[in-house]
Amino acid sequence: MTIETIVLREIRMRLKAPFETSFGVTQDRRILLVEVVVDGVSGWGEVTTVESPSYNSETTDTAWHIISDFIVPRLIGRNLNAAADAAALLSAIRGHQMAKAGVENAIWDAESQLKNIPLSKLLGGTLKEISCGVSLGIREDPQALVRKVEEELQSGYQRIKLKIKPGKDLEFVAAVRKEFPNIRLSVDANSAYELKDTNHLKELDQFNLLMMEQPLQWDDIHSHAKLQSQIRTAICLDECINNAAHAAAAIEMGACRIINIKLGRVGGHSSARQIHDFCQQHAFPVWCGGMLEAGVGRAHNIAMSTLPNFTLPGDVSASKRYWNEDIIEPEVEVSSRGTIKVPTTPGLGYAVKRKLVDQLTVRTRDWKAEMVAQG
Ligand code: OSB
Ligand code: MG
Repeated sequence: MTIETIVLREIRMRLKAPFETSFGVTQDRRILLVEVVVDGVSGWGEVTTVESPSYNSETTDTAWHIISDFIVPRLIGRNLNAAADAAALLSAIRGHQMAKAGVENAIWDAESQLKNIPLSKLLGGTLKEISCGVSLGIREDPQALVRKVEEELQSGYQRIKLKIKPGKDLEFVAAVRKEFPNIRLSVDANSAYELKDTNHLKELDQFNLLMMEQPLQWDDIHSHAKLQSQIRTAICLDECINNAAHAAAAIEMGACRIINIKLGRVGGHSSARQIHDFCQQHAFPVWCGGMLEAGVGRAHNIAMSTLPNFTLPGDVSASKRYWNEDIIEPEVEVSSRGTIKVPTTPGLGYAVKRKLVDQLTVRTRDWKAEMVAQG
C-alpha cells in the first residue's frame, strides 16, 4: 500500500446546541479531516481534538502543526503492508495521539476499501449492531436536565451520562435518579475534583450509578486508585488512558473498573485494539467514548465498537443530535431500541459529502508522493 497523497482540511461546524462540560462550553467546532490516497483509493480520518488544551494537551492547531511538519514527512510516499504499520513509523513522535489517530485511521479506511471489506471486519469486529448512550452537557437547573433526559430516553438511548462539576452535581443527579429510578445512569466530571473531595464524591454512591468517569486529574492514575478504594461506584478512566501500558497500570493499581476507549485519545485503531484486547483478557468492560465528532469520526467509532468487549453502551449517537447536516451520507441513525446498525459495505460504510466538506473548509494543505520524491 503506497501512501500517494495526503490532504489536510480544517472545517468549521456549529453544534445545534452549546455543550457544557466542567472545562468549558463548546458550540463552534474546528475539525481537521485527513484524506489519504492509498493505491488510488481515498481513505478518511477525523482528528478529534477540541479547540483548546482543556480536555487533554492537544488542540486543533497543534494537530495541524504535528501532522504537517512531523507525521506527513514520515508517511508520504511510504509503502506499508497494512494500516497497522503506521503506528510504528510514528512512534518517534511523543504524544499527539489525536493527530496520529486522524492519519492512521484514514489509512485503515483505505485498506478496508482496497480489501473490499467493511472496516469493522478488518478490525476484527463481530457485533452487527452497537448499543448507544448519550452524554448530556451541564444544564442551568435540575428540572431542565430531567426534561432533556426524558427526551433522550424517548428516542431509545440505553444509557444516560450526565456531565458534572463542583456545584452542579448531587442535586442534578438526585433529580434525574428520582424521576428515573431504573435507568442506566452515569456521570462524567472531566477531572473537576481532587482527592480531598473524596467524602463529597462518596455521596454519589447512593444513586446506583453505572460508573463515575474521570473524577480526578487528567494525568493522575494513582490518585484514582486511592479514590476507587474508598467509593462503591465504579470509576471509569477516560483522560488518563492514552495507551495499553496506561490501561495495564490502571488495572494493576485498581484505579478503575471500566475503561472508556476513544480512538483519538489513544492514537488510532491499532492502539485502541490493543487496549480492548488487554481489557478483555482481564475481564474489564470497555465502551466507546465520543468527542462531538462529525460523521467521519463517528463512522470510525462505530467500526471500533464492533469489537466483542465493547459490552457497555457508547457515547456514539445519532448525527442529528449534533448537526443540522452531517458530512456523511447516510447520516448516522439510531433505532428506537437505542442501537446503530453496523454498515456492511466496504470501508467506513458512509460516503463523505465532498461538496459540503468543500463549503465548510477554511484551510487546506496537500502533499503528493512525487513532489516529495523530486524535492
Ligand atoms: O469526556 O467524554 C468526554 C465531549 C468533549 C470532550 C470530552 C468528552 C465529551 C463528551 C461528549 O462527553 C460525547 C459525545 O457525545 O460525543
Ligand atoms: Mg469523559
